[in-house]
Amino acid sequence: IQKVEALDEGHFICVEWEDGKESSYPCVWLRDNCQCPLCFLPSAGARRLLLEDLDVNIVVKQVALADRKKISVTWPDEHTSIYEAEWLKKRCFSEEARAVMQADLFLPERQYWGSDLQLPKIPFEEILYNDESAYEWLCTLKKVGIVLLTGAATRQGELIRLGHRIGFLRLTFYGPTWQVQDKADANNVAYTTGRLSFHTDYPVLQHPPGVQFLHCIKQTAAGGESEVVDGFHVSNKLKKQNPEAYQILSSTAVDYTDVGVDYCDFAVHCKQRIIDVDSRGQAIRVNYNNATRDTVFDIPAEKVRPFYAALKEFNDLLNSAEHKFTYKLKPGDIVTFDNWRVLHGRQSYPSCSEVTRHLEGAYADWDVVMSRLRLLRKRVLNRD
Ligand code: OGA
Ligand code: NM2
Ligand code: ZN
Ligand code: ZN
Repeated sequence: IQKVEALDEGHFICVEWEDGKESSYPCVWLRDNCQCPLCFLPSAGARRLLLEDLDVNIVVKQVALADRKKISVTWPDEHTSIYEAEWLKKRCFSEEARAVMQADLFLPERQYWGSDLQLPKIPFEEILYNDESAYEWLCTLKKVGIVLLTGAATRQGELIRLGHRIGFLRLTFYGPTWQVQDKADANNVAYTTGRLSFHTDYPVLQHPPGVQFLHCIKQTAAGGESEVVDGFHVSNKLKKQNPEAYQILSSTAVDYTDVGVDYCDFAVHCKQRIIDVDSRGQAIRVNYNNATRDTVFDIPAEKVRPFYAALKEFNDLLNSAEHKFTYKLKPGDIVTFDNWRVLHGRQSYPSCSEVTRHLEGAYADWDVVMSRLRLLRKRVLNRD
């Protein structure tokens, strides 16, 4: 830091950096983020200061530069705050600096794909025992949306180990992990031999699982192939091709239902938009499972057919040869994918009195996965 001064009648503090660039910081934000032990609890990395005790009109009384590496601010009540240059720099309010910080925190980069997908593959043992590999796995999962882990044992329990690697799995009404196989009196269409068209899992939950794991323990000789499609890529295509259909799918609240017994008994109902978008209209979550879409449909009758037409158009795009990628899981494969982005399906297979196909499945939340990714990054890249 070269220079520091108060501006705008003490409402801002302007810092001039070594390279001549400037950043200005609102005083209310500086006071709110005082790092002293009275205002901040370092062991929790959290604010102790109560909003009740914050004057939103606060102005600086005095500001000074200390050894070019920190600034010290005295407030009207004589409270003093010290801010390190590096700490301030990261929190610069310029649009550019904020974009850098947000990208670092949330890794928003996306690599869209279609039938040309080069399915990323990493040995399962490597991600369990090697931090670089685990970091690469989670980065690719975030960026591409799908990674195949290979060479796992062909027995139940491998996903529990994977859960321990990231932190913990997401429990749902289908249990901590669940067995995808043909079942008598199936409580879900997934537990039959039928074809599953493109879907995301569990849109009936208010906060659908962000990440899904499917571990192939046994695979049928005929049929049972897997299909995946990049839901964000297809949403972009739909928006261009038919903005009205996109508008309908991103604004209509669709009823979902799931009633039955598994881990415990359940009667779940929820409303979701098929394509959830952010404030700029960019798709951030697809919530689509045609099997659990409710017969109850809470929209005016005249809007029903336009809705179906829009959904049909989206469904057609998902299924187009240009967009979908087909592969077949082998015993020992674990497919890991972004359940908010990637829609998946499977081809039907012959029913048989014995179990000819068995996948073990589990879910994780993106909060847990991103948390592990950041910690691995810190360790692998040796960053603060
Ligand atoms: C599921 C599912 C895929 C498969 O269980 O939800 O999509 O290949 N299964 O059986
Ligand atoms: N299973 C596989 O939305 C859904 O019902 C997806 C969930 C049964 C846990 C299927
Ligand atoms: Zn303080
Ligand atoms: Zn599924």
